[in-house]
Amino acid sequence: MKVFFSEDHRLHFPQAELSGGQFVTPYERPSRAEYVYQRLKQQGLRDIADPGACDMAPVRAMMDPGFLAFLETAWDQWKAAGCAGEVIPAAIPARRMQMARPPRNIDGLAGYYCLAQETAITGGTWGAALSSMASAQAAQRHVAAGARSAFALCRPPGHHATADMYGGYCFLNNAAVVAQMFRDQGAGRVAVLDIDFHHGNGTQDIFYGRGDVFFASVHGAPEDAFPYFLGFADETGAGAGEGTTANYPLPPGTGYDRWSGALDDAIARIKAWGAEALVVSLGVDAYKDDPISFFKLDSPDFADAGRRIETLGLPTVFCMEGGYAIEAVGINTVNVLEGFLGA
Ligand code: FKS
Ligand code: ZN
Repeated sequence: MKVFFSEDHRLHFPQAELSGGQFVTPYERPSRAEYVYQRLKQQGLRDIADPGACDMAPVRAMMDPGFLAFLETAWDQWKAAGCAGEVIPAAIPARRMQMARPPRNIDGLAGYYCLAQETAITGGTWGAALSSMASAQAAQRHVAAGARSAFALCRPPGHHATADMYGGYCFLNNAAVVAQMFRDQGAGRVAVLDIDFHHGNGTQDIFYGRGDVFFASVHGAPEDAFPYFLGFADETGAGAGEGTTANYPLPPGTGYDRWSGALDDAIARIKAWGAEALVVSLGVDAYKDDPISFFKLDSPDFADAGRRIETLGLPTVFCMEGGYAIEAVGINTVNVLEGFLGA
């Protein structure tokens, strides 16, 4: 399986994550990607290429122009306003506030485009987000050209980002752009399968009203887990998209038996629906020792999950999302890929 990876992920390394009322070193840190990279090489997955530049056309076609302009200029505006730290807005529009009027003030503007305040923007964030997107796009092109599968070692991750909001460590939704690229190139029906511990609210939101992209997610129940406000089982799509969203919220302590039952159901739904291409949002934070999650998967379970995903028989792009048990992130991620490959 060919791998796409850009060293430019290192451009994004905030000092600060807001956690428990304190600023801590972010869980989503560069070493995560380094461990995956080392494990890939160690396991003989050595066909690793730099993706080159991000193709902005599919990004601009999907995302809000004001949001993209904000991400690109947020750091400079923040500094120009005299703010000493990293970009973390104080206020986010809440119930009954205006949603149609982006403020001029950069603190207000950042709040307008922010969905969760743990995530800081730095001077390198935009470049890193573009490099992450570039890896996803290169993996998609590789599969579109005939390969059965490819792995985009994306960092920063993407599945919480909507067309107009960042947060949950995400800025640009890599998996959503990959799904749309498959559609643009002629696939009639594309599925996104999200196995990250956290619900992929951004991907769901982007495709919620559409009948041509199926979104399935197995995740910590929103009553108990980030992103808290989306990912309930009764969210099934709207309008033309009615029936093309499938959520499997699961409670604290969930082990592989129950988790894999949900995965099997998601796979069966995708198969019955008739997807022609598959995008996997590959997070490994369902791991038992993950520091911010509450499922109980063990490392061999990730290989078994990869085997099950392979049974769909679809052209497949894997996009890296979360996973924070630093050393184990490499093992668990590569286990999914090896399981898929039947290794
Ligand atoms: C720590 C609370 C952390 C935010 C969790 C974000 C999860 C991000 C992710 C992604 F794949 F996007 F990286 N709350 N005190 O794992 O879903
Ligand atoms: Zn996650």
